[in-house]
Amino acid sequence: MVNEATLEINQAATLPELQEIRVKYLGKKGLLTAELKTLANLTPDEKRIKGAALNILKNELETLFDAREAGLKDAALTARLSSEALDVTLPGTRFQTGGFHLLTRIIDDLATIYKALGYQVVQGQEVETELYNFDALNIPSWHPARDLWDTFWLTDGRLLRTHTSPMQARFMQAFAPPFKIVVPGKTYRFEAVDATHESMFHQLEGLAVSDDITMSDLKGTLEEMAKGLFGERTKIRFQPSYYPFTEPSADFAVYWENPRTGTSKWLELGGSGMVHPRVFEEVCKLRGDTVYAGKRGFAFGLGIERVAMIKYGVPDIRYFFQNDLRVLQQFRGELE
Ligand code: FA5
Repeated sequence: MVNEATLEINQAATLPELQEIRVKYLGKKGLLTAELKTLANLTPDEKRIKGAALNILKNELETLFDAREAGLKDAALTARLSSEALDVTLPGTRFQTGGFHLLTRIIDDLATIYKALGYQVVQGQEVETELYNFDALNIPSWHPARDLWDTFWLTDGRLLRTHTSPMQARFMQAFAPPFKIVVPGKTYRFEAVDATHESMFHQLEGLAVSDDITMSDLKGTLEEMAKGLFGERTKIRFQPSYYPFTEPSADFAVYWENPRTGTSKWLELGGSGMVHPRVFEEVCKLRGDTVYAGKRGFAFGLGIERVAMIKYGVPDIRYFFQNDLRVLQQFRGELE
């Protein structure tokens, strides 16, 4: 039995197999157990001799089983260790890290520049009423900005704001002067989309109101902004313009030297002007007081995409919104 059992034990390739063999010999109905049961029928002398021999056999088998079990466990562990081994010489897995979108970066830059000039950064709402988007801003019903084709109207008569200027009226209705605010945010127009026009884009509105603000404060402020955005050498130019809510009104452009191409030109950024007295009148009506009567202020509004296109040399506004990582990742270095 020993030889047979030894052979079987050594051939067992897995722990369950070994267990089966153990049961075959040492289990309740096992071969050795059956032998031990026969002892009962023997004489005391025979019992002593055979009993001792069977005990030795049992111990031998148990030792063999234990040794084989240890060996199999060891082999299993070695196999597992080698299969789970960590090869520290393999190249690592690079984590994909995010970066800020170019437009977020420009909005942050602008907020930083204006906060340094003592401005508060406030947000408006994207769904507006005609009152704040047009009427309170002295935009008469015949003005082209009210055209059905320029504007996304909701079925309840409200609209997606066509500019950030509604916050002028909203802020003045809620707060008394003096103050200085900038309002970054999304704006919407029903546009024929092309390289410089999107139907959703971002603007930054600025509004400063006190007793004695002048046009030269406006110029100085926008010049400071242009230098903050494009560097100390940047120049800024004003051209007469027309907006119903400012008088006088001026469009402003920056003289931008493109470091990549070495060329330079004037690029329009936005509109500005001194707050129109009629806007103050409308605000007084909304508030039901005269806090804004006789005040002076300037306002401006610029396109954020415009700034990003100029600063980073992006040739088409649509690139900002197509989520093509090949475009966005080009600016990673500048974003981190
Ligand atoms: C306005 O929206 C005025 N609210 C600006 C203003 C504010 C004037 C305060 C005076 C006082 P305008 O429609 O020109 O103005 O737009 C301002 C800027 O937004 C433009 O110069 C341009 O940079 C950007 N912009 C306008 N339409 C689009 C468009 N479809 N896609 C991308 N940018 C646009």
